[in-house]
Amino acid sequence: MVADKRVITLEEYTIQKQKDFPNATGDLSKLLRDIGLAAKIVNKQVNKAGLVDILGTTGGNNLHGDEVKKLDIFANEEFISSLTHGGQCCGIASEENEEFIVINDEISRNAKYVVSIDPLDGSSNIDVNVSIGTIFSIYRRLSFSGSCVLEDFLQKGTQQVAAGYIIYGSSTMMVYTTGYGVNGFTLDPSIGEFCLSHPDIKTPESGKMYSINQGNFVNFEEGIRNYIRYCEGREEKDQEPYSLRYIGSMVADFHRNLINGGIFIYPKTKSRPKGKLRLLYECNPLSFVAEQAGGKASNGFKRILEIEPLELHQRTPILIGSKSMVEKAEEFIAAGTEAEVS
Ligand code: AHM
Ligand code: MG
Repeated sequence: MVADKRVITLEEYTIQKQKDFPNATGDLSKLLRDIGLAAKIVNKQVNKAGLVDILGTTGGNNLHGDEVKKLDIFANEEFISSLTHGGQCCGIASEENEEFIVINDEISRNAKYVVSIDPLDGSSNIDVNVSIGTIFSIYRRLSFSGSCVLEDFLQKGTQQVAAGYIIYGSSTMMVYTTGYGVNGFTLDPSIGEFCLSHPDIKTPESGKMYSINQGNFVNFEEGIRNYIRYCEGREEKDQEPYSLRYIGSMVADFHRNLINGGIFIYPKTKSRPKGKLRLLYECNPLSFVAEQAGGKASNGFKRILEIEPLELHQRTPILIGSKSMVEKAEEFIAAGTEAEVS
């Protein structure tokens, strides 16, 4: 008998999974398809990024007289357009927009989902050919129908229906969860489809890599500084130092640690007492993925997914990755805080 080696595309996979839920309407599958579609368009543009000087500098006009948009603006517009026309969500909160967007056409205004999105994360890496990513999160709206309202977006991470990311790296991947494990799909450029390549991703319980902007060492609290000393092998006798890996693109750092084991930390600093990263657009979705893969995510004291969001662009410190590494870092933070208090 010949083994069935046929690839499963993202669309096929979501439809297959939908069949496991007799009451499913297919709306979530369609929403994920819309996100996948926008990702393919953004991917095409990301791959052309190095050609802007030939095709026209960003902010200027290209050979055809068309305006060349900065990639992050382009990505924002693409995702908004895809989600707006897809008809499956009634509102979008984007890291790029001050206010949330209400989708008010006849079909969308009564749709049951809202989406939070960071359309292109890792802004400092966009122009220098280093991996960047899109992060998304889907919630069921709280308002009954009609125009969506702020409260629809200000839900705890535990309420996410689905979340994931797209990494534009050496290959392009979409990784997501609907609360039943994590699956990864690699874009096959020859057929233009995301194909299931990493089924049921489980992150290692521990790892040998830590990711933090160590240049900020003097601006960190004592607990984090002590954890860094521990990672460097200074704190415990005979402990091999960990490897420091920091790309400065959260999706890329997170993805590597998810697959290989490791911890990513963006703590509070003197100039950023609430940390840098956004709860709704970056931390909640990646924390949902981390937990579903067997990892952990906290702000040092509490599960990220249980933080009450009070505003759209809220920030939080984050420790995320392999469970035992996050727990160890939490121990250092607790000890550092105790020492500061006493
Ligand atoms: P951005 O939303 O402006 O792209 O910022 C988020 C990025 C993350 O991807 C990354 O982990 C972090 O900022 C890096 O910040 P820093 O340069 O302060 O280390
Ligand atoms: Mg961002």
